[in-house]
Parts: sequence; C-alpha cells; structure tokens
Amino acid sequence: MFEQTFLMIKPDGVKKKIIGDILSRIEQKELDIIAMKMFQITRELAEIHYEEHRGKEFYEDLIKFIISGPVIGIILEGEDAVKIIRNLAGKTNPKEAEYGTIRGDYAFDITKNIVHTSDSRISAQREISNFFKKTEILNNIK
Ligand SMILES: Nc1nc2c(ncn2[C@@H]2O[C@H](COP(=O)(O)OP(=O)(O)OP(=O)(O)O)[C@@H](O)[C@H]2O)c(=O)[nH]1
Ligand SMILES: [Mg+2]
Repeated sequence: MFEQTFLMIKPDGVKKKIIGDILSRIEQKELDIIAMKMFQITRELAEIHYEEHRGKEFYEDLIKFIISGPVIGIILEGEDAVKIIRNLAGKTNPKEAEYGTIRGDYAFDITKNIVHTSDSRISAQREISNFFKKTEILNNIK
C-alpha cells in the first residue's frame, strides 16, 4: 500500500555522526524523502510523542533521552513504507536486532537505540502532524 512513515534519528545517532549512513540506507530503498529537518524536541512535544508509554518504568529515561540533543525528523513515502522502515531499523532491543539493521549495527542500549520509526500508518500520520507543519511537506514530487 502507498503510504507515508516517519523516521527520527535520535540524539545518539546525531552524536555518533551516522546521519549520512542512515540516509544512505534509506535511499537504497525505493522510498521518497518528502520532508526532513533537524530540531530540538521540547519536553512538551516529547510527552505528546511518547503518550502511549506514560506511566511505564522506562518513561522518564525515554523522555530525558529524546530531549538530550538535536534529532533529525524524516518523512518517507512509498509502497509499504511503514514496514520497510521498521525492518531497516531492526528490533527495539539492540541485543535482539539483527546485523544489517540500523540498531543491529550501531546500538547497544535499549534507550539509546539510534532511530524511532512509526509502527503503523495511523501512528505515522499522528507523528507527522506532531512534528511537521503542512507547508514543510512536499506534494506531488513524482
Ligand atoms: N528501558 C526500556 N526502554 C524501552 C522498553 N521498551 C521500549 N523502550 C524504549 O521506548 C522506545 C519506544 O518503545 P516502542 O514504541 O515500544 O518501541 P519501537 O516502536 O521499536 O521504538 P520506537 O521506534 O523508538 O518507537 C523504544 O525505542 C525504547 O527506547 C523497555 O522495556 N525498557
Ligand atoms: Mg514505537
């Protein structure tokens, strides 16, 4: 299905200087980048983004980490974009993530796991509207 998804390079990915490698992995797939920006997430936005995890024991660490430095937000579009990008990221826990995935290759810690990726089309639309204004997203790029 033709759809959009949201990928965010978390503060550890930016600090490790692997933005270029992550972008090149994305570009190897038949997906289009229709928006991309670097920004610092506020605590308020972090709480909106991680609403589903509020109250869990790892919640506070998750929020503190995501606001600890700049991130890169990227909107991708194409056939089965959500699944393709989830597979590119690898399993949530880097110890279980396979080599060849972003987390499998670069992450060691479940909090510092390099990227966020939307888990469904619905989450993608919610996350995109949390992080981007409509005017920041390209239309009809084909
Ligand atoms: N310490 C800890 N952190 C967790 C745990 N489960 C999830 N997290 C963190 O919370 C983030 C969001 O969790 P999920 O949405 O369930 O996982 P995910 O969809 O693979 O990861 P994201 O793409 O970052 O949303 C993860 O990326 C982890 O950093 C856990 O059991 N322990
Ligand atoms: Mg998630």
